[in-house]
Amino acid sequence: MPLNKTTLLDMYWHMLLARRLDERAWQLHKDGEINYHISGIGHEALQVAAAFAIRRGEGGYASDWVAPYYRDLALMLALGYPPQDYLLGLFARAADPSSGGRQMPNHWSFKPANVISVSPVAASQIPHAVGIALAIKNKREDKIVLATSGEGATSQGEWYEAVNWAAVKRLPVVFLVENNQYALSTPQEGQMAVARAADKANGLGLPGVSVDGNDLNAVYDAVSSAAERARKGRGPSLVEAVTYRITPHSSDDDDRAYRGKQEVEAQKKRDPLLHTRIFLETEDVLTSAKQTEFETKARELIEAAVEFARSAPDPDPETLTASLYAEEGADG
Ligand SMILES: Cc1ncc(C[n+]2csc(CCOP(=O)(O)OP(=O)(O)O)c2C)c(N)n1
Ligand SMILES: [Mg+2]
Repeated sequence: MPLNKTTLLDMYWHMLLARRLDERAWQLHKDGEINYHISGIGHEALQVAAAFAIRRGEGGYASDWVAPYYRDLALMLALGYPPQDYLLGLFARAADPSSGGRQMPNHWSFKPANVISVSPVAASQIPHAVGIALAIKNKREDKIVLATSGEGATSQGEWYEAVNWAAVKRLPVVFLVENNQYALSTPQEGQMAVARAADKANGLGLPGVSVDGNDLNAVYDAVSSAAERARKGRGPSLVEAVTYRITPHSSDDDDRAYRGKQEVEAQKKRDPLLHTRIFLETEDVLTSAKQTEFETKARELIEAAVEFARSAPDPDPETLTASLYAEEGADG
């Protein structure tokens, strides 16, 4: 089904919100207001497309399950995650819903949308996703799991074990590989011998496709087909969406140590936000008045959330070990 105008505008809005929020986080880091930022710039089209390709109910919350990773800000926003919650994490405030300011930012979870908690261990979300899919199958539920990772994570042992098991048991999972061509300082060719992460699927017995991750429609179509297949009980699929990590890995990374400025500048021309905007303007879906309206709305929303998080209290040091261990006598 081609996407209608209202849905396309909604998708673009979430892409724009993610980009402006991400840029604001970089600014907060530069200003010394936050300690760390890990950016999803360049991943917006593929993440929003994936969020819209699974089942979403009231408020955009997923009714399927989602096992994301730290680079999924646009995915999270498209699933209804509030910018305020994100900023509380960035500022490490007591009210941060993910960990009360104890975890690194972007290690989110979001119960209303069935989003499980992110672990910093690369690829550890993949066995979790497959376990959830096994439970779905055993309970005969009409649900699927969307599991995301970077391309670097697909070279982890547990990625192979989990994807293999999903294929053997024909479990309802879509593995979305967000190939941004780097795993921290390691370029793709430094950690995998195949041309595409999708090539790994064949050897494990599931279908794998590779699409342009900056093309909203291409990713939407690929994830929709994979989701439908999973829902019909025909098993898992791998969708690789190829993009480029325009920013350093994180605010702690100096990417000049391993790649040239020219390479990054050339890749900026493939910016998914820009491409989607041009596509929507050409299709007469996006007007300049709508663009201005979205920009104003995003700025107001983000600034209100920044103000809220900035003035929110830090965690009380007395609570340092809270939620780390079960209380004595509690049954967990
Ligand atoms: C098991 C494990 N090894 C190493 C790391 C350190 N590390 C954090 S992110 C990262 C790169 C992951 O690259 P990729 O999967 O391509 O995702 P990207 O960050 O590019 O989105 C590494 C090596 C880790 N978190 N977990
Ligand atoms: Mg990567």
